[in-house]
Amino acid sequence: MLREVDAEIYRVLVNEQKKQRDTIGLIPSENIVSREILRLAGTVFTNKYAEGYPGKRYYGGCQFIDEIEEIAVRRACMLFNSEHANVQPHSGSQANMAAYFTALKPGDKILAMNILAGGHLTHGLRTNFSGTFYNAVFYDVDRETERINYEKVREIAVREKPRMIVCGASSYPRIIDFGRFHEIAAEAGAYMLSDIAHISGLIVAKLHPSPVGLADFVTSTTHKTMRGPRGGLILCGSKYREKLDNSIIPGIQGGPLMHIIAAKALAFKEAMQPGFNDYQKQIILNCKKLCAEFKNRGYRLVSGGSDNHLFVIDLRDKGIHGCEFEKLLERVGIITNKNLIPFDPQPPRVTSGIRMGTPLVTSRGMKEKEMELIAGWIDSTLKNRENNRVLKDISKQIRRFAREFPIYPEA
Ligand code: DSN
Repeated sequence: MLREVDAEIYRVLVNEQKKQRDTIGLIPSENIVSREILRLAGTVFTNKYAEGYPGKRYYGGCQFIDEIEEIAVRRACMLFNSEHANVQPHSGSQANMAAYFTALKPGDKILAMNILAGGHLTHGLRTNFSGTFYNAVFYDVDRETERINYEKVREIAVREKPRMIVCGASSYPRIIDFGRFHEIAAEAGAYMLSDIAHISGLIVAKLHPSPVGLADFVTSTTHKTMRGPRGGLILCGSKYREKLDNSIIPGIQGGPLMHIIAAKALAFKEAMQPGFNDYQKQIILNCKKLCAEFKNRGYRLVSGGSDNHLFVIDLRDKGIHGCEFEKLLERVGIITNKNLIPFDPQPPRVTSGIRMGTPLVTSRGMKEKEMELIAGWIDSTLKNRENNRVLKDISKQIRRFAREFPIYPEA
């Protein structure tokens, strides 16, 4: 029993469990895996080394491990309609790194979404490997609409002639036109990489267009809207298979995490069930409801709302920065994250925005009615930020409310 062998870790684990149970999680990149996925991630598969690929390992004793990886690859290909899948990346960052290593040489130019506009660290940020190894140039969102201006992206691509165009984002609340990116990449003679980490669940449910078949490489995480274990995934056509697989191992990784690959395989199966589409639909309905509630209460949302699972509130007229609001909301039991808004005057550790999303609360069974309550509590928290008595009262209500939506009901 963990309690007996390591009381220190046990205490922290129990605290984390309670926190997850008693708070409302609105970070759009977080979710709650099924009990079975949770269990698989803690099975004997963790004991096995399996560098290489099924049938071509550098270790003996891999017959069952091979089966697991083959099942995961087969399911990923079916789910996304892809010719090839590599399920070994430990994370989305490593999926992106392997895709870059497959197609680019150090110093090559990439064109990606500016992190200030919603892009990811691995999309060329100077302090990330992607901005160190490659010569990154960026597109922003349009100042007026705060949406991608595809004509502008085309102009930059034609002028800069990047070797690769990266599309996909960490904080973009609108549909991404992968078809348009495909045309631009073709015109510029560039590879196309689509990072669908945030929206892969929506894509599986056909609630967002898929880049598979358009992009040379599609990378994703397997948690976020996919609701699997924390990990990465790469999809590509057969022509890149060998080079891509070599980019993962020996390129950037050693032994794959087979317990996580087993859990990914189960997540892919769960995503094939009809209930998964209903879940994704509800994520969007909940997000739209939250957006409407905030707009009714006088909040400005980046780009005016959301088409997907997340949105960003512009706090500039509320007299609070993202970093303070994140902490204030945490005090009452609402977990969010500070986020830059496009052309943010504040630095990344401060920010003028706060990002919220609905995958996790939707997994807990919350619907539009609950979104109304949550928006009300968030607004009330902001308005009463100096009033400890009201904040305490809100916090009590939230704890009671959260417990009505248990994370693992049968436990
Ligand atoms: N850190 C993730 C997010 O929160 O969007 C992206 O990797």
